[in-house]
Amino acid sequence: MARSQVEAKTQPEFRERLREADPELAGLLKKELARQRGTIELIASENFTSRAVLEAAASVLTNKYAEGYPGARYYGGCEVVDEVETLAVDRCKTLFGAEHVNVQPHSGSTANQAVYFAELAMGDALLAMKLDHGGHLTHGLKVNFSGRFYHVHSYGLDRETGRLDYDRIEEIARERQPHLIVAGASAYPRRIDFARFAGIARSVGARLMVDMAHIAGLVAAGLHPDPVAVSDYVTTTTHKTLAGPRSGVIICKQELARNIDKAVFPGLQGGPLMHIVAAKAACFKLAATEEFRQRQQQTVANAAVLAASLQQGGIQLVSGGTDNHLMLADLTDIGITGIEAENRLEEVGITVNKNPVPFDPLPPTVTSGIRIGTPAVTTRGFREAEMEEVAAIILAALGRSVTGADKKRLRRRVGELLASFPLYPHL
Ligand code: DSN
Repeated sequence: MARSQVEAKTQPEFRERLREADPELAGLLKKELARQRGTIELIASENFTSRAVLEAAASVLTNKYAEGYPGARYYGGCEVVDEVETLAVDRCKTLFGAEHVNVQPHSGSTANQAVYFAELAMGDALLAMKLDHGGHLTHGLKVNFSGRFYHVHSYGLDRETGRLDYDRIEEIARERQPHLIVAGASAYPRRIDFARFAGIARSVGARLMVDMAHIAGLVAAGLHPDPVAVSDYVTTTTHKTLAGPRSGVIICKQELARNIDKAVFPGLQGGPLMHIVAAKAACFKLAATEEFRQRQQQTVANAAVLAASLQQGGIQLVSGGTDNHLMLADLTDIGITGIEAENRLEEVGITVNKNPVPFDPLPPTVTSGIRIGTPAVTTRGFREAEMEEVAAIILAALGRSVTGADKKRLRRRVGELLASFPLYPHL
């Protein structure tokens, strides 16, 4: 059939592009693309995923129901998605040296929830890092399910060093005898000693779960101590340093596989999002390349340069610096709150998030700090020279006497910097 004949026979839904079917929504997507292109993205948990991942995420696999696991589904027609899921699982196993992988969790929170559901009874004791010291909502915050369903004990950072104090964590573990210890953070700029955590867990008969969401890309690249070999469970998102689709994964020891799989489905979820599972498969393939490894190296190098430049400009960093992709600036000494800094930077085209610093006297809606990360700008192509310019713009924007005209000039500098780093030119 000629192309025109095929088109004439095709239902309008299969022909019309989004901009024809829904111009209002298409306009918003275009606006968001322009925002991403036109701002310097320094949110430590964000990244720009690859074109390959975008294509997989927008594929016809979104049409397919596949409750169950490859070879054991509750729907027919799963022969292709079985291959896709097996590919994702095998690639993830190879990437992280994992015994068992479940790629179905819709997010990092769901992945954590599944581990707790598999491992803990209601009211069991959980030991994890406080949210306001760098932990995560699902690490036992009172208003989160984890804080409601389990008996939560927490550890934080040392007031003097701004670092984890493993001896103190060991003491708390001895006192509290948790069932499960959670290591891993959302705002901790230093390497985490997972082997030490594993020793602490073993010494009190607890299991260890590492939430490596922030550092998964660094782990894949061999740039951070490996949690997989020493932990019972490792959870991660796939969209942070790993630069894949917005989603989650659980890695565990083989002996725990059956319980984890049951906890994800039918315990917590129904049909997996097969288009996102496909996008995860693409992400794991890319994360195994030399280019990816070099980008992770550059991410860490960029963070080090940005941290040093901000410190030279008078900004205090929690723990005095960074070993990874992020830093936590304590703005107390420069007399500006986290929310003011976030807004000020947004005005000049830089995106960060306000973030509590350890022992923060201000509420979480205000905070004394901002978290700054380099994964997204590094994916975009920034290197050391650009990071120095970014630091200069941040310092100028946060200065006490910055005027409206200064902000306009800084916004222009941001635009000039971004002009050499095109983002998704095909879109
Ligand atoms: N909210 C994420 C972050 O920004 O680190 C963690 O899930």
